[in-house]
Amino acid sequence: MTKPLFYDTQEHPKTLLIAIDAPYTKAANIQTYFDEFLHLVASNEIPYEKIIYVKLRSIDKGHFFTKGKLEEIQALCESEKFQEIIISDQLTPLQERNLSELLLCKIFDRTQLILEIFEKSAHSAEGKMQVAIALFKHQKSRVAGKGVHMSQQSGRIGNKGPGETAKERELRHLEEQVNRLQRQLKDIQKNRDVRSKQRIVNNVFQICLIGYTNSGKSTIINQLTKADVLAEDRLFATLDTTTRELFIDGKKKGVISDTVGFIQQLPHLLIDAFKSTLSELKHADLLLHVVDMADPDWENHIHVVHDILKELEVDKPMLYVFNKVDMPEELHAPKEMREKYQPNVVIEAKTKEGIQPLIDALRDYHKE
Ligand SMILES: Nc1nc2c(ncn2[C@@H]2O[C@H](COP(=O)(O)OP(=O)(O)OP(=O)(O)O)[C@@H](O)[C@H]2O)c(=O)[nH]1
Ligand SMILES: [Mg+2]
Repeated sequence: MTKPLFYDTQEHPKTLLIAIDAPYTKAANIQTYFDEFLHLVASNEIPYEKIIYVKLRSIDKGHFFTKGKLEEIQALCESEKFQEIIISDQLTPLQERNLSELLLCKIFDRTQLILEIFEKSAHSAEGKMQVAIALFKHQKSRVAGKGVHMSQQSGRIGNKGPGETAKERELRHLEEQVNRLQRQLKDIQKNRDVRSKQRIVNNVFQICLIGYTNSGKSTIINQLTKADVLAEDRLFATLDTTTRELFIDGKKKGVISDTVGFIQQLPHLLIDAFKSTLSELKHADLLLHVVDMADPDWENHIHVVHDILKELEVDKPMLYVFNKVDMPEELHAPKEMREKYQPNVVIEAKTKEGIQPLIDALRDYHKE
């Protein structure tokens, strides 16, 4: 597999985190966006020495940071001898390279942070293949932008043609890896489609749990079935789809699936790679859209999920499941604000009694 992007705890490089408040950041409250960044870092178990918060009014094409900010960061890196910088936002290959050359540090951006968590969380063959495709594509975008030293022609035997440069060779190699994995993934996808179509023929009611990462999807499937999916306070704890039979009052209602969660600024190559797993959503009769009401940014999270569903061309009946009402932060989502999202149920997935409103709603729910 690919090399880990980060080091282990024993010998980790001196790391600086830079949390960005950019003109395009959509979080209702910037602090929640910063908290999410720290949660991504913690989910990856990356130790760091310092975090700085930077507000940007505009983004520089070449270096991401505008001149003044860049000079401040450069001075900080020189005085505190940082070796690695993790930035809360996405960088272009050019920005990443320029920053790394100027600041003499390894630079990691949001995409790499998320890719790294995905790599750690993928357990099934399908999950691993999807992540590997995304990683190769990411690498490809970085190689494609490389400069002259990679473009020098190499006359070594065994190359495709005498004119092929080291850069072209690396790109061709990555392209071949992606194609190979995509072929293998297609076979898995075929099996998944056959199973899904079989359920349609048999008129099985299909429910899919969707929602922002960490909203409580896996906790819900565990409560409703004997799924035993890992549920923890970690972003992207679940990558692999789990489908289980759902019984209500001892009667079979249908099947329910738990799948990967969404996040704002989800790297596009991950959406592409996960289209295979997420294809389950296209066959669903009902989507349970789980929302973490303890998160002050819950409404923005709902919009993020809607946008990604739109991109996946999934338009299905939806029941909003407002979760974690036991948390004091529940005040973030007062009743009149929730009412906009219909139909909905309000639950506390952690306890058997707390999940009852969802069970009642599902008992009464029939295919349209
Ligand atoms: N207080 C409280 N915590 C909850 C509730 N439901 C879930 N949690 C916690 O929220 C965290 C995330 O729950 P998961 O079920 O793993 O969330 P998920 O949506 O599957 O998350 P990913 O798979 O990472 O996308 C866990 O620590 C759960 O114990 C609830 O009703 N109340
Ligand atoms: Mg989960």
